[in-house]
Amino acid sequence: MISPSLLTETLIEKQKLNYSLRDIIPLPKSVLSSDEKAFTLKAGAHISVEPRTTEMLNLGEYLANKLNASTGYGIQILPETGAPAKGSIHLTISDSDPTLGEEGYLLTISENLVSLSANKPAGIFRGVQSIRQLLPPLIESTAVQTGPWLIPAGTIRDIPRFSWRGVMLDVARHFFSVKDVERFVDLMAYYKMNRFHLHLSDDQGWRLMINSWPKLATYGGNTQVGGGRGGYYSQEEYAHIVKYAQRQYITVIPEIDMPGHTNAAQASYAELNCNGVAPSLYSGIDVGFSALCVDKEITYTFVNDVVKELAALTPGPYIHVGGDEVSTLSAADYSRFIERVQAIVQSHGKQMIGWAEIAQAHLSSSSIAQHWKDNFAQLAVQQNAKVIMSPANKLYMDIKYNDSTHLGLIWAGYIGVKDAYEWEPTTIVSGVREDDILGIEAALWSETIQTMTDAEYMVFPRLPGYAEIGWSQVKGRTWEDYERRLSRHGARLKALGVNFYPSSEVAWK
Ligand code: TNX
Repeated sequence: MISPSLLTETLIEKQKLNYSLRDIIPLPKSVLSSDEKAFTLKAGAHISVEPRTTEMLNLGEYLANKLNASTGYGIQILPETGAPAKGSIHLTISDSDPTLGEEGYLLTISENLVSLSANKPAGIFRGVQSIRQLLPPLIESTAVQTGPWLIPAGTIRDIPRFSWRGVMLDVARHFFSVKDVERFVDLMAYYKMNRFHLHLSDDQGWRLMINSWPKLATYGGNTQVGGGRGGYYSQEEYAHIVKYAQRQYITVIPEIDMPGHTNAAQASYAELNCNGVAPSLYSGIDVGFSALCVDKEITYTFVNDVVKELAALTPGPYIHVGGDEVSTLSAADYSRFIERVQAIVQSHGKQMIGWAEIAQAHLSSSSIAQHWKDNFAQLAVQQNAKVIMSPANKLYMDIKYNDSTHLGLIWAGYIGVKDAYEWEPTTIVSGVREDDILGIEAALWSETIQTMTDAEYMVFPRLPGYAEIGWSQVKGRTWEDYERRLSRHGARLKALGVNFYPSSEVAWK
């Protein structure tokens, strides 16, 4: 096995002059290389934006900050409108092509100009990630490097296949700081992911302050798997995370898991238990043993209060209510509970998402089922509800790569880098077709994941493959071609300081 330290700066150097428009991950919809000379980013280059709205200026600043850290050029945004200057980068959403949709972009690179246009600002943001990936890997360095900073000439016209390209982080089994979460968001944005699902509560911890039920966080947030300190986000911190993600055109989906996975809540408030007795805090890794008392009215007061505060803090249209692994309730009680919760979520103006077990209940067509195992997603489709694909044996990043992985679980088998890449969302659950599927979501459960260093090891390099399944067309997607591109991303991940698993399935360049 190659150790990450073998991917030395020398290897990064080697790639400086030897990259192409086809190295981007996820693979763009159409790529046309040109024989023209490459664009060279030089000192004195500018970024111009059009129109000069705050949002477009922020996008220009975002790109300038990325480029300035490693080039040291102090690239600025041109203060006035006008024809883009020679040697500059132009970002525009004026007069653009509506067929580019919400996130598509058109990137044209010539010797004299990099021009990025989109229909919406989100498209500019996604296109900026392509610009980053076309520059030499050391562009990601936080210290000044020597160039040359070349971008190969040609044209990319790119549109995503699926609108839902999610990543889930479990902050309940182990708590992650706001700084860690910011880094997680930055890394997912680099691969054009656009949904960030935060698993905020579970048996081992409640991670968000709810003002009307404060002990959920102050008591229920006090531990984690293994008995460590745990922690929780204040409402200000949660709002900060939402905003931070929003600036990268990523929607936060908060999850409060219920009616199961609720030990932390039940330990915090005795009245949430059928017998009126609060259990102890829990720091093991069993699942399925806890459930709210679905016959008590106070349970619905609790759910309503929590959803109300969460909805007020969350600009995105979704609230995830979990719904998985409930082994202590009858099927009828379970469905009755989900239906009441669905009405509560809707009364606060949001769409309900749940793990696909929720499809056993009557679902509104606006509700969304997240498939992870079994065939419950079929029941969702029969009710005209949409599906998110998260098959555990492909998309669970807490599952070990192979038997030598020191972190992770094995209940869903092993998921190597190739396994993570070589599958197709429309063939997972029979009867669940392309039109039923909003997209895909990769999950990092954190029973065995204690730090961001651990998280990065499990997420990379599987995530770029998931990004490609979510974004790229099926046609033209092969492991051989992907492996070649991924092999060249090792240097990029290294420049980003990512502790990735240097899988021997990939011939790292
Ligand atoms: C299953 S996926 C779970 C989680 C665990 C995970 C570990 C799902 C809806 N439930 O509670 O953390 O497996 O891989």
